[in-house]
Amino acid sequence: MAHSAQLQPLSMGALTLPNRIVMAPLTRQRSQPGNVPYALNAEYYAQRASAGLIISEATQICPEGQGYAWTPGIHSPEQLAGWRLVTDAVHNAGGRMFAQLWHVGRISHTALQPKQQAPVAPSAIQANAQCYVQYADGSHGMAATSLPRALKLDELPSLVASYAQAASNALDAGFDGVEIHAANGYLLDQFLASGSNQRTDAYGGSVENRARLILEVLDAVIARVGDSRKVGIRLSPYGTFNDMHDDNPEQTHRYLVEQLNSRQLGYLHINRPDWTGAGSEQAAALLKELRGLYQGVLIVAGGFDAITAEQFIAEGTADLIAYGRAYIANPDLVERISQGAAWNEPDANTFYGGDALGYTDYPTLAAS
Ligand code: 8OZ
Repeated sequence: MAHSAQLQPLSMGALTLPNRIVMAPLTRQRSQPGNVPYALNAEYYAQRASAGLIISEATQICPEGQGYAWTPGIHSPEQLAGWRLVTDAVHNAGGRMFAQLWHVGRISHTALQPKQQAPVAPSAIQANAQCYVQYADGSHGMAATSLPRALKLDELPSLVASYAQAASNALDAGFDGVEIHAANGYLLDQFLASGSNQRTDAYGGSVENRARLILEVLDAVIARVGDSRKVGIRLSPYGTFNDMHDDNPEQTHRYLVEQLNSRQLGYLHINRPDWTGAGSEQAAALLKELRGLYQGVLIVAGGFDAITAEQFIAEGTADLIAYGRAYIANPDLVERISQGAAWNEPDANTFYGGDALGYTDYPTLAAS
């Protein structure tokens, strides 16, 4: 059996993961109409149920949380019913699945927002970034993100409550847990990083203040879910995607990880900047430092192949590896890794939007 470290089981709260191979959260923009998951999405996830854990594509907690056309939400009854199709299909196929809870903050466009309002953010700083818009006339395409407005202090409690409600919705829809998306330049990361947060209230300035919203969200979600091991969080130290910059990523993440230790989460999930080609020695060194500081289960994602993943787990730099692009093209990635078999190549033309083509039609080893 090849790559045996990745094939060891791991317990996470009440769950036993049969292996260390995680399906990373992957935006695929195939939940339409109504940003509702449907049978094709259930088929796609169920095909990948041999993963130790599936993390859903980023899923908006409220209408304002959307920044790309046709991404699923988890705030309406129709969306919950759609997700129930997905979680039933995954469980029937023997899998386990967390929902990734997402608010894009400033990575959005007025055309995607309720009443065509400005997107919300910690500060009114426009990102030099793109999102994907469908306009009222039905046309669609990439667009520069809109200038956001700064959230008012008295709006933050209801934002935190939206995360807690979405977490409760996720459990109602059959998910095994939730991952708080605090990575990749979306709302919670915008609060955390000094480049996007110029607030002068209790949510800006010092690292304690910039991390405050993330920790309030975690505490509210843990309280609602009732089991901290059913809650994970995703971070992306040194990430530059979506125009992100932090003056001191070491200080920021040391503080945040210490705070996570006292909360006994299911896991911490770190996305390496390598996935965008922005990997650096500093990012790699910080990851190793955070591994030493963090006292729980660590998932690492970002440009792994079977060999580099095996090294990371064998040397203890990660407990689990999340594969993204590899999982787009290889529904049976676990079997391919255990047999040392070749992988299908993903086709970037069908990553976002569309239908079954490039989504549910990648062959398994058995079929090819
Ligand atoms: C790529 C394209 C669209 C969204 C992320 C949710 O970076 C995303 C995303 C990535 O977390």
